[in-house]
Amino acid sequence: MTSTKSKNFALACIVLTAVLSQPGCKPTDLSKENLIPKPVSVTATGSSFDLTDQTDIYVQGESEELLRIGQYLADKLNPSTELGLEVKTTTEAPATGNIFLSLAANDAELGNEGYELTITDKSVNLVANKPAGLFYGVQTIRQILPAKVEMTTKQKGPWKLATGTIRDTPAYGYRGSMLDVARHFFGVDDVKNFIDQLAYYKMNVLHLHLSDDQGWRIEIKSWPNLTAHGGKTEVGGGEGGFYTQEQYTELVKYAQDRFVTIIPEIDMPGHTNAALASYPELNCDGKATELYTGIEVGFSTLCTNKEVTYQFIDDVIRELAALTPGEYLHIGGDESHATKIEDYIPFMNRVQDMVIAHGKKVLAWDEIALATLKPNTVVQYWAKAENAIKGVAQGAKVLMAPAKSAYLDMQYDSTSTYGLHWAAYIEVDKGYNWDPANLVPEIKKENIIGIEAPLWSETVGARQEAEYLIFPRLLGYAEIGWTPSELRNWDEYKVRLASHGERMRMMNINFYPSKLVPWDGQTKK
Ligand code: TNX
Repeated sequence: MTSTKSKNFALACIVLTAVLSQPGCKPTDLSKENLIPKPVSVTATGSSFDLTDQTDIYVQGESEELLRIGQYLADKLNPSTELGLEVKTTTEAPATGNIFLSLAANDAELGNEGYELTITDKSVNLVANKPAGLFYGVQTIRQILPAKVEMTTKQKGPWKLATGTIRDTPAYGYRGSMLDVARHFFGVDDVKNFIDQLAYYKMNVLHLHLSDDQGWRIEIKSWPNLTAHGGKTEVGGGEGGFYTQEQYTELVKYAQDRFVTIIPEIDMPGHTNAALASYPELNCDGKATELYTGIEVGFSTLCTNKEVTYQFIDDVIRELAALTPGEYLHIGGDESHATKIEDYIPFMNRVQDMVIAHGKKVLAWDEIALATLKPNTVVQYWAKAENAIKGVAQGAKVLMAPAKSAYLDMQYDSTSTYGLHWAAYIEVDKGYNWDPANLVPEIKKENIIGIEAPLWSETVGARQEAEYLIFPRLLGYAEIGWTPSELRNWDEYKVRLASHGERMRMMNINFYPSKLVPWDGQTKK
């Protein structure tokens, strides 16, 4: 399309939008696209590329992984566009009118997850150093297309992409969320759905909180009663549930295919009532506890001076490590109020060694910094800055998940239907307006591996309830993890976020329609 034609098209859109309020017109200014997370650099060239029934997706070479990424894009675009995009391999750039994915970047600035997307009126060219970069470029392509592309039924075109170049790479390597499947159990399909949502916003870690007082959610073959008994119920006395190792492996694979690493957490020595109820020998008095369905914390502890406790933990860690391709196992360590500090410290020291012996690195809540941190142990800052600072002083890296800013289970305000508020009320602006590298003076960017937004599930048991707390705040956390802080600004962000209201609706996401965001008419309630 010539630039005059494209200007005419743009003009026609403005007129049509004004007169008929016609949706479907897309701006041809790439720099005005409402991308979340905001890319590092966008250069617009003022024209547009048309996706048509002649368009196909070409990937370079015969790589299985590239074919999979190409197919992922085709599977996202075909149901709504019905353009029948096919995935093909090629050794050189394809003919005009196609999308081309290749690993030809050889561009140090882009790192392992960055990409460069060049859209002209003739082609869409996505290059990266690594497959992960192509996957994130694919998410950008989805977001440049009209929101209705996310529907799973046929929608009316045109399907235009504004032209220009995006160069983009994340600020932090760890961009995660956590799902507490222990307080309320969430099934395989809910977790897969969440993984898809994380991927859309370029997040790459899902931390699963697999055990707590109320439930044990992962099958451990050498200790079968953990799930047979300890998985039976949940907060409020509902049915509970657990993942078999086969189901868990399926989740890990599903996540891996979307460049999301699952980090499993077994919380200890506190938050262990489900295990203590399942095996009497884990208790100091040798008596099993009752299953628990309330929401108190800090009352349970493994018996730290019994050898069987360490046999138990070694079995659990061994089985879990074998199911985990990622480098970290999370061992909890939080709120062990029923464990004496003189028992807690040697316990955490010994369990770290066990994790290392099974070939993994340790991640744990910030209290672990009271113990002696082993090489590569990462401290997850949630409550006490002084703990995280102790971690840094021991040479550890920090994962930023401050409850006051990043807890997805905190209510938005006092009228919120779900959530708690012990740490703070976190409105959408407050969730967005902070910088991990500037929160605690002693914790600098180089000490931080990234950010995580945890969803504790005491008050939410169904997908829609969880989504109400997760969205739209998750988008802000995704942007904090990806976009350099100097490019972030609430007043500009809230406009981009508003346009994602329509996208979230199209994706059937139940989000909180915060009054602070200038949503379009349909979203305002
Ligand atoms: C504190 S955060 C906890 C969790 C609760 C959460 C509720 C953390 C490491 N421990 O056990 O679910 O508060 O917001």
